[in-house]
Amino acid sequence: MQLAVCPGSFDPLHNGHVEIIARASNLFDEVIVAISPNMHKNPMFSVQERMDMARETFSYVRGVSVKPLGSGLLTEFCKEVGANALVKGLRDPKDLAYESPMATMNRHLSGLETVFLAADGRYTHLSSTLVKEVHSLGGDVSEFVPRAVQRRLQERRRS
Ligand code: COD
Repeated sequence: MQLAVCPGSFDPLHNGHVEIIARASNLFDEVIVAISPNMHKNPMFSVQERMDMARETFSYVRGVSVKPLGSGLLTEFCKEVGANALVKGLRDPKDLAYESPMATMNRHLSGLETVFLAADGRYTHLSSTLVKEVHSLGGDVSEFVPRAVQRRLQERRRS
């Protein structure tokens, strides 16, 4: 069985993430969406909230599950779950420059390979940061995020 881990902060999950994870699920028997606590940024949603939104979004996709990443090494998490590969999405050369040293480090640490999938042209402009900014300034982000995320964002606006 071939198992991939798709790690990220997913704060919040957007349609660019969803598309990469769906494509990964066509390539691997199982995909674990691993939600990082995101200690370097100031997260809008707790890990539990991000997991709930991801679980709801992928509940209809065969072979996709959602787990918290914890604060340790990603390679240790992958060893624990028995992953064969990491899958990451690339929007542009900046993503490649950022991800490439991490991919090499992870391979040196544990032999784990990273599979890069090119972002679909419809989503190359999407980032969680931009989604949060547009939303916080009163914009409509419904075309950029799955329904579970849209609902949570609306709840936040009302509270
Ligand atoms: N289209 C397609 N893919 C996208 C898009 C888009 N529009 N936006 C983002 N993505 C991809 C990203 O490239 C990434 O692969 C994934 O989706 C998740 O994105 P984010 O923004 O939620 O996640 P990040 O960038 O905050 O990454 C968090 C990680 C946990 C993945 C990262 O910090 C990591 O790999 N940490 C490992 C810690 C570790 O073990 N370090 C030591 C060895 S390197």
